[in-house]
Amino acid sequence: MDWRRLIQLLKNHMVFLQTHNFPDPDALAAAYGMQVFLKANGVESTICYAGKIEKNSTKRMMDEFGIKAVHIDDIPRMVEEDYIVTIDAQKYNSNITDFPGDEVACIDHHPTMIPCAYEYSDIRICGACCSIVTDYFIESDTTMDSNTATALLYGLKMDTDSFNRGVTDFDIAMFGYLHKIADNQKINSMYNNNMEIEDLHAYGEAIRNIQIYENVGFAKIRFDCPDGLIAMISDFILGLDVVELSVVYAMRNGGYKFSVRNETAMYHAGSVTQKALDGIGGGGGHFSMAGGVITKEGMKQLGDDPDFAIRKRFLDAIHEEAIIEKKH
Ligand SMILES: [Mn+2]
Repeated sequence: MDWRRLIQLLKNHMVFLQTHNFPDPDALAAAYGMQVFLKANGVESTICYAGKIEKNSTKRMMDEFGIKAVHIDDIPRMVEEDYIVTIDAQKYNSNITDFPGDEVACIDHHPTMIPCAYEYSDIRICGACCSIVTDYFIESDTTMDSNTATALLYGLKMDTDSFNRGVTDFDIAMFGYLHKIADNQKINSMYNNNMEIEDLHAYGEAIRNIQIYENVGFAKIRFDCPDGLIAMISDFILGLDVVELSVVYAMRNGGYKFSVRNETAMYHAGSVTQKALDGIGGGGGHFSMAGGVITKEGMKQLGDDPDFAIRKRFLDAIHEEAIIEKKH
């Protein structure tokens, strides 16, 4: 990370901080933190996104912290000369729309799927994008106010499922910094009020439809629901004592949207998902968490019993992984 270079690059340009298309608390808080950091260093910016803010709790969070994010439709004008910094997302990924501006920089904590030559790139594999943004304040000695610290800590807590998922020593170090400045009571009360009634319907579906094969739990939801919710349900299914890898999928656009979680050292959730969905959609991700889709076209290849075909594809991919693992 070279914060001076980032400031230098962005200075005297129209700057947009773009999150992925269905911004979650980590994306929004990280974008907000970056906006505060840039402003303190003489760079004005606008947070923007395409798609939709899906959860009421995310909308409440934005009100609570005064985060202003503008939908692309409400941006009067964006031209090719404008600069874009992608936050919690990377150019060319399917979850981020290509806006007219120039993606000159990227700040993200996800593995790179399709490389892109940014002028400035800070991609670190850690629990939350909020951790990376926090580091900018520390390194540059920029004072952080309590509201910003609270927002960043909330994003960090949400994206790591309360420090249980994908968390690294770096996240913990950043937590130590934020904790001293943040309003921890506010975080706890926000964190404990995330569940919405509609969420329970999706949980109900998944619980009714759960099938367990060996150590793998499969659950289907027969309606569309937000990515974040599918991920939460996948975490929930992983909590079952007999389940070590969970595959939760919900209907979307005539196909399915997947969230996969792994708690073993034997498999890699990203490569299992990639293999299982190869040729009928696509997928990938981290060691412990992954996502993917089956397209409407891909569904045609699954035959009369798509759920059976999906289970078989995942179990085959897992067995293949386990064999490769043994050979090493
Ligand atoms: Mn994130």
